[in-house]
Amino acid sequence: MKSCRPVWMAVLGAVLLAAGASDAFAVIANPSFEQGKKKKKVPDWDMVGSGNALKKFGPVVPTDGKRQVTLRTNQKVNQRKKKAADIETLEQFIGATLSVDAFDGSAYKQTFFVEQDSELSFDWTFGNNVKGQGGNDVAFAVLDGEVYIFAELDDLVFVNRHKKLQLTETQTFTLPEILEIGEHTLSIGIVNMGTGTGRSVLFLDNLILTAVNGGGGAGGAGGGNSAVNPEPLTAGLTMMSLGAMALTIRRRRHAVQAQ
Ligand SMILES: [Ca+2]
Ligand SMILES: [Ca+2]
Repeated sequence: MKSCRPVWMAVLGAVLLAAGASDAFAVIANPSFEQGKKKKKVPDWDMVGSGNALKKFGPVVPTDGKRQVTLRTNQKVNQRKKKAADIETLEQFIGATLSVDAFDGSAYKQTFFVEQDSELSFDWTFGNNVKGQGGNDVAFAVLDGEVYIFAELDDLVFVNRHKKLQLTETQTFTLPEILEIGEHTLSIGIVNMGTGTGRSVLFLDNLILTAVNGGGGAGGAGGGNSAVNPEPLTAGLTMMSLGAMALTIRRRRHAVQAQ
């Protein structure tokens, strides 16, 4: 049961959202990668290594809208063209140690403000060109320094093939941790394992924040970012939580009226 949420955080989040604030203090920006263009930087996301936005790749089609993004490992160790980041650079970027014997990789990262306790999910597809010889390449998410590995090549079932890549079905990963009200940093990436050979590609789309433990919206500013299913208020909510919610609503109204 939750209690004693920091009231100032709820108020700050509501005020910033109502004011149209973006960057570090917003819900996830460009959550479905619809703003990206092929071979250009994907707006609102930082990246190290190799990756880009694209429409479809053979059987891998966006699960939301018209675009998705990729992240790639190198084809060979120290490959120069479309180079992935070395592991030191990658770990510094994601703010965590992966604890795997990796050579190189790529990742996207964004810092955002969650207005209400929420679940986070996204859709992924894994591609690889040399199963069994190129190492047990791994795909991961990092939330606030905590690493979650959601795909290991050796465990994957490949059902499609396109342009020399074998491809999994598109699947949804939901972080096992609830994102509480406040600022969070999320990275999603892929690393090259084993001998550092063999190319792996991760396709991503459709990040969704879903509010839990009460009504209201977790997203709202990002289009496709707020699949909210409010649950009824329960007796478990403390008076402080109710007070914070009332204050949040009042502040939001004032902010809207002031525009
Ligand atoms: Ca999309
Ligand atoms: Ca590999």
